Amino acid sequence: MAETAAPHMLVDLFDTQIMNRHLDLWARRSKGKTFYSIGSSGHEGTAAMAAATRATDMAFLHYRDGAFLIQRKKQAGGLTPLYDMALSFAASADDPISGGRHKVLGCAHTFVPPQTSTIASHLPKAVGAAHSLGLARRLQLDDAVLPHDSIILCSFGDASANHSTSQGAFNAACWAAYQHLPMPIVFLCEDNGIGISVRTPGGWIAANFAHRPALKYIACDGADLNDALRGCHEAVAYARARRRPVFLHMQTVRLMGHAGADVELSYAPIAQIEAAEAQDP
Ligand SMILES: Cc1ncc(C[n+]2csc(CCOP(=O)(O)OP(=O)(O)O)c2C)c(N)n1
Ligand SMILES: [Mg+2]
Repeated sequence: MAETAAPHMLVDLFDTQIMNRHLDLWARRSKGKTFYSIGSSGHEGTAAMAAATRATDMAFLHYRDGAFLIQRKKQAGGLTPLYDMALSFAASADDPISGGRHKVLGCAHTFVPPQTSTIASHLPKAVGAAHSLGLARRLQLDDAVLPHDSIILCSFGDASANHSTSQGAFNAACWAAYQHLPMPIVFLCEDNGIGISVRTPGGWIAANFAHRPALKYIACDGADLNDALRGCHEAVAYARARRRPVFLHMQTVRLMGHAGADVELSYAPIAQIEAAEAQDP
């Protein structure tokens, strides 16, 4: 049983989760104002990862990490996460992170490089960033942009983990850590059991990642804020202190389909959709 976080922290995170949900609902309902509306509903447990990391822990995000970004920007203060994301959903030229290219998650002030939905493309970049932290420390670069005890966060979905680009990144991280090179990275796998319309086989992610060389494996439940906080804090503390890679396997659900244009009923039985809704975080 997970320890209970401070009430004010839980209320703050719940507030973020609700903000994320309303943003998704707004994006789906404002026909003609927003475009490609891939949502973050069901993945709101990622708010816990924002609480467990610092704004200087560079974050390469999965496209369902709206709640993470809202929470990180809230913590930084003086930023306008909902307004900025609304600009992005509407492909506005005023969107501060992409200038209206696409629905992009990112924030220059809090070290979130702009990320679109090209799955797995960010994993090698994240591993490179984690490697650079070790190099900066070794070269004693006093003017390094990121503090020497930073970690890198890299999140992605269960299906994305199978992509050859992801597999290359995991292998590079393990290869480095196996020979004791610093590799302070948390791989956050948001496992909702599906990739568009294709089910991930039950137990596949744990079977694939629980026993990789030099990769610490931790599991947590994204529908339970206390357990999500426990898992995120454990993963971040390990990567920060040991300078070694961690695979954090977070259970999530995908709500409201893959994206705005997706009709889930065309490939999923109603019982499966209802079962996901019953696990709404
Ligand atoms: C390089 C690339 N190949 C294929 C796609 C099409 N695509 C978009 S999402 C997706 C599946 C992702 O599933 P998962 O990683 O489980 O994330 P989820 O949507 O379930 O959160 C695919 C194949 C893409 N966006 N980018
Ligand atoms: Mg998935």
